[in-house]
Amino acid sequence: MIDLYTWTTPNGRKVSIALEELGLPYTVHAIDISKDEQFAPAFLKIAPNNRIPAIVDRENNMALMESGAILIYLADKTGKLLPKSGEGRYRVIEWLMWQMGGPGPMLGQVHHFVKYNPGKAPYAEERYLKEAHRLYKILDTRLAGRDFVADEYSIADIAIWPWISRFEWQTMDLNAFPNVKRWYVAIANRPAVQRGYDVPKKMQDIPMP
Ligand SMILES: N[C@@H](CCC(=O)N[C@@H](CS)C(=O)NCC(=O)O)C(=O)O
Repeated sequence: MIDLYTWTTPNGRKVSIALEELGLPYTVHAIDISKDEQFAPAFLKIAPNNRIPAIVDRENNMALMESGAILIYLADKTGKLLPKSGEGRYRVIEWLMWQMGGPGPMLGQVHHFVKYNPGKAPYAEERYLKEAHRLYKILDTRLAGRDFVADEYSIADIAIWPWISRFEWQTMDLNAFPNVKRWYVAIANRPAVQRGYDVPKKMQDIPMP
């Protein structure tokens, strides 16, 4: 049994989607970041960076923060969604790290400046939108002629997809990135993704292009 501490955000949804895909039983603990619950002392013991998501594996009482580390842990625990060794393993980790260092923080800045604070910092809006277009183009090029970012559906797809699901917030037109659009829709149609998207609560239907 896994305890999942999460909220209705892309980083949170990565882990609930992975748990659903892996069929691991889990208990959800909602951490409402709009009410600063991520700063509660009990949560800080589990996630000292005061951010969701985090897990505690009740089998060994291990607490883990950082969505990328959690995805690797869950994949290794079950032997699914990440090859055990060889180039295939590092290809998945390569694109997982791309997500953690690129789309995560950069699209997060687009949400901050473009969606929530438009007009306050035009240069920041320009800078992060330009970076968003660059990252979408990289993803589109990677997905040309392949179904998933690595050889098979993996934790790398699961890490990237929730960030693309905010394409409307990012003012991105998925029709301009046909490979991303095909990949996005295929993953959106997976029942486990639909279940994981609604954790810890349903906010809206999955946006479709
Ligand atoms: N690198 C971290 C980022 C986590 C993160 O930024 N979480 C956001 C929600 S998506 C959060 O908890 N924000 C609360 C805050 O900013 O205080 C991860 O991938 O787990």
